[in-house]
Amino acid sequence: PQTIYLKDYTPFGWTAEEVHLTFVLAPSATRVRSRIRFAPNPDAPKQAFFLHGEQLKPISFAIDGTPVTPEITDTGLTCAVPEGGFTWEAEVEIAPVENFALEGLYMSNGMYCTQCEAEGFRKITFYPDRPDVMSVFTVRVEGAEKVKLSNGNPQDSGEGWAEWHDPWPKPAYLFALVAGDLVNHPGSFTTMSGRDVELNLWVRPGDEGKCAFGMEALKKSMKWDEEVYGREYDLDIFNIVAVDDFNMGAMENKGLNIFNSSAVLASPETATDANFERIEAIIAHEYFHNWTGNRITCRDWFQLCLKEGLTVFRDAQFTSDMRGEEVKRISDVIDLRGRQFPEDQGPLSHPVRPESFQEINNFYTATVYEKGAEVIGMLKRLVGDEGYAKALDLYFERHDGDAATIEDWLKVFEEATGRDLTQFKRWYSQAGTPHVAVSEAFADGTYTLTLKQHTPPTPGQPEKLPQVIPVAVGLLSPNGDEVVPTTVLELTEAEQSFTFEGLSAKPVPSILRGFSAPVVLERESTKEERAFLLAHDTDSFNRWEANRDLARECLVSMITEGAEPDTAWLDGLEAVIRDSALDPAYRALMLGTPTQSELAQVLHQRGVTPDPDAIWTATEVLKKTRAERWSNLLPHLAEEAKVTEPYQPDAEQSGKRALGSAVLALTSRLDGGEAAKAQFASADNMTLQLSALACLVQAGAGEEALAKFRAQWNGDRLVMDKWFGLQVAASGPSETADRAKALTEDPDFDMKNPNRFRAVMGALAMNHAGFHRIDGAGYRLLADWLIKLDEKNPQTTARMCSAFQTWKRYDETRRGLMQAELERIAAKPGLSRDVTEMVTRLLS
Ligand code: HT7
Ligand code: ZN
Repeated sequence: PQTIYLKDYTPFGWTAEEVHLTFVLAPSATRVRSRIRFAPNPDAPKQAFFLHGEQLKPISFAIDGTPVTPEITDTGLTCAVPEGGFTWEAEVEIAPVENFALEGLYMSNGMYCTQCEAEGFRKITFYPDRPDVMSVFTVRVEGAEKVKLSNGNPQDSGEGWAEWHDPWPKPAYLFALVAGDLVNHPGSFTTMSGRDVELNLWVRPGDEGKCAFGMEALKKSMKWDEEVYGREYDLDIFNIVAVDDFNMGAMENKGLNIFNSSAVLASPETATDANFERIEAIIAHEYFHNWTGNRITCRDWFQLCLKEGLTVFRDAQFTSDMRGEEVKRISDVIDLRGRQFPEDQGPLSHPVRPESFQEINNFYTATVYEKGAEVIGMLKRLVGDEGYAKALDLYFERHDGDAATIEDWLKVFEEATGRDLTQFKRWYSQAGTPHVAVSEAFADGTYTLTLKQHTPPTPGQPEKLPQVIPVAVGLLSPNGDEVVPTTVLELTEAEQSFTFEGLSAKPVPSILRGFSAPVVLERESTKEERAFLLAHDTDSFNRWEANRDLARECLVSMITEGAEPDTAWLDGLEAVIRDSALDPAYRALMLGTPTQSELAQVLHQRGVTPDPDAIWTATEVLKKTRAERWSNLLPHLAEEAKVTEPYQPDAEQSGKRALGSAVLALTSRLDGGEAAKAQFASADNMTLQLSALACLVQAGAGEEALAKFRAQWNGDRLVMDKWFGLQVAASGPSETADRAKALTEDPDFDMKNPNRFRAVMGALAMNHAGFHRIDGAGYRLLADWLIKLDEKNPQTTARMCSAFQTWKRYDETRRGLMQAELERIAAKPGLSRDVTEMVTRLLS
């Protein structure tokens, strides 16, 4: 496959002034007619006229009304064109019903829908399918379906046809079309300038009862973007459509967002609190793209973080405002460490702005999205809230309508704040997680912190330069008072010292407050000091982090030295979870333990080969110990966690239920699942039902409940995904792979549906000890299915290959087994470009 480089960027030789498309829908023979007005692009070098196009059956082509015969290859066409402007016309035929890759125009449960990001439009018609070619689209859809939607505003319609016009120039990746016998949940919004916008959430008949929450989330997002960023919606209508077969969470097509049904449909009976929170965040994310992505788009796909990092940052701000900053920040850091750190520290490591790719779909990663958002968080911390607001205003004012770059983005910050961001820009070009080592000294009332930064080599980048790292620090006096409030130290050198004067005693430092930079902090501190921070830190993130550190240290000692659980730490933690002044959601997070893969990562960083079985055993022993030690406390906590009001998926109630679930998980280790059985029987919402079921399966007492659950929810695809996933996630290490295999033989397992495939195979990959079973059964099963799925859906297959991204850190046997599976995948004849690139990088 061909490698594409950022340095080779060249503008397209023509501008597309207007685009007219007509779709005559038919499942196996949809006709697509295009009429495009092209004009020479004065900013581009001379070049041959090339339009992308893949898997299209050509019917006819004309220029200015005269038939032409272009030269067509697998990737597109070239054609001789006139010197000046001209009108291009083409007709092609496509077969949506045979499209299982879910890119381009495809069918899901009898409904037509599209997915064009990143390069799916070229499977619809011949076009300059690149984000810097922006045009105004008018679309006519012909078909018998009741509902026919496209981008922009409705223009006209009649029996069997509908026309849409989008006045805002857009790249082809934001094109969308939906047609089907759908029903809508309507709503409306009045913008800050007083314009009325029609809102619709389109779903399959039967799903009407799962729309209300999504609609409210959309209205809240629209309001928030006006209030916080001054951004108003810009069309008369905003449509959202729920689709069952979808490769990712959702897609921000202009005026016509398309959502994986799991990312928008919810009712208290069928969705958990976590589902509701995710839905609210994804609706906000896609809506926020209207400005950060659509009105200002990316010049090329290397700039993906320009829209994704910023939009993730914005949706995190929104969730913090809706649900509480502390809990959101902790959850985001858990997620970053669980998904982005392993990526950054393994063979798939790449910069936030990659410099080359073979298949862009492989770069919709945690690094581009989540680390991209962290980089913006650091920028905001460095320039301050006011500087950030000024820079964003300038960004919107200057670049509205542009296809922009990271250089454009940083320039508005430089101009708005007067700050030189040359060194900061390394966050976009250097891959890998920086490590920051801390040492300290105290003499004559002066406390000195010395910080040293070092980033380990990553593929293609053996040497790293120092980055600008904002390290938020506070100092506590030995009696627990804060003597120096949070101060941001700017680490710019490889090694740098910072002093604090006038202290009466050696303080206890609280370092990297709020997780002020996405780094690994290396600090040798005593357990007593961490326990002190757990008890006294005024920074809620670092208070949680002190607990996490103690948990990690306790587990590492149990794994490597066979130590007993650290009872001093457990007493300190008990004091926190007993404190009913603290938010239940925060206490639930305090009760969480480091994941097994996080422990594997920590051991690997310390030069110890992780043993998944030993990690699993230590984690289990710790959970059991906690349950026994707190056996008197658990009933009180369970009582405190009870919600008596009718179900609401808000932060307050969800926090209580999260605490209740954590308590139930511990209780189940003492009572063999009795309390869980009672909760399962009486639950009137999915959060309580599912947490009880998980405890029962985990306790080995789940068969009856699983059967009941299936009988109750058989007709609900989204709930049945939970049924499939939970069994694999909650099973013990020796049975995970067998469970997963048996589920792939279930008549309701459908590999063509990405949600169902991920429910089973994703859960297998996430069950650390189960996936890494020493006989390689987990690896083999996953590889078998990846090989099968690649023939249908390369994008989802390639994403799931990352399950193998940490393969090099394990023992020789496991390493060998994983390598053999990767090589088996690589050797498959006809392997897709997506998967070829992934396995090549994994094996490098
Ligand atoms: N911008 C979108 C990214 C995306 C995508 C979405 C659905 C299916 C395939 C996709 N490929 C890329 C989603 C987002 O970040 O909002
Ligand atoms: Zn996005």
